[in-house]
Amino acid sequence: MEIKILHQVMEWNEDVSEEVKDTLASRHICMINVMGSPGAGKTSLISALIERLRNDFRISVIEGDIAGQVDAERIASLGIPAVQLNTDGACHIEAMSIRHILPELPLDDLDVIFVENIGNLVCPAEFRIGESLRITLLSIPEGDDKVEKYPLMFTDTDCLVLNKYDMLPYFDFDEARIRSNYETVNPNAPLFCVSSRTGDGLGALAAFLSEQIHKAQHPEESCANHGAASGNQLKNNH
Ligand SMILES: Nc1nc2c(ncn2[C@@H]2O[C@H](COP(=O)(O)OP(=O)(O)OP(=O)(O)O)[C@@H](O)[C@H]2O)c(=O)[nH]1
Ligand SMILES: [Mg+2]
Repeated sequence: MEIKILHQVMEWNEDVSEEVKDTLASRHICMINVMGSPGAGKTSLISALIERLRNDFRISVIEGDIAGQVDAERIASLGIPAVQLNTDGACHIEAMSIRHILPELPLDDLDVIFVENIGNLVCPAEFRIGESLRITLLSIPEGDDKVEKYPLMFTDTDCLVLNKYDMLPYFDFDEARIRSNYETVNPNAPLFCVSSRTGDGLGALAAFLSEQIHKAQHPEESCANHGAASGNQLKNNH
């Protein structure tokens, strides 16, 4: 009986997630779901990326935390519209919360919404929130065994960011182990080594995200290119 109820809740979340995704697509807004452990550097990374992307895109942030508004204040201090979403104990954000909070954002003047999910390596990966793109963040001090222990977070993502790379000399962190495990579970998604503190590696990540944001904003171009490349009739069908 309990299993059945869980199944229904998940399906319901998927429906709302699709609805949120359609709403954002109609406005050409790309939503990026940033997931990782508490303290992995999610707010630091989003802040650093804002500085790199804000000349090209109009950005807003939804800050998910169990309690408090510290992170939303950090983002707002950059002059970026930010909304704090408190889950009051829940360990992940659900699509319904995003649907509820979207009207609080200046949707007519946005290209990108970053969502900082609740610090957690498990639950956020199980709930789609209408995002176009997922970033999984792992920081060097957390250890090199996390892909083996928490596979879904690394399987169901569009890229892995290895943050706090400046800390590599101080930890027994086997980068080859992470790379190999990640490639096994998610062979087509890139891995970026960055330091949100020093800025190292952020250029490549920002370039990747710019490309993905453009694709999310203009899906018709991807269809057209794909149709041209493969010689099929996709262009006529969309
Ligand atoms: N050395 C180093 N420290 C970093 C880096 N990125 C973040 N930090 C530090 O790590 C700590 C946590 O960073 P946050 O950005 O607050 O982490 P978070 O994932 O948003 O944390 P929660 O919102 O609490 O889950 C802070 O003291 C940051 O200064 C980095 O690349 N290198
Ligand atoms: Mg944070």
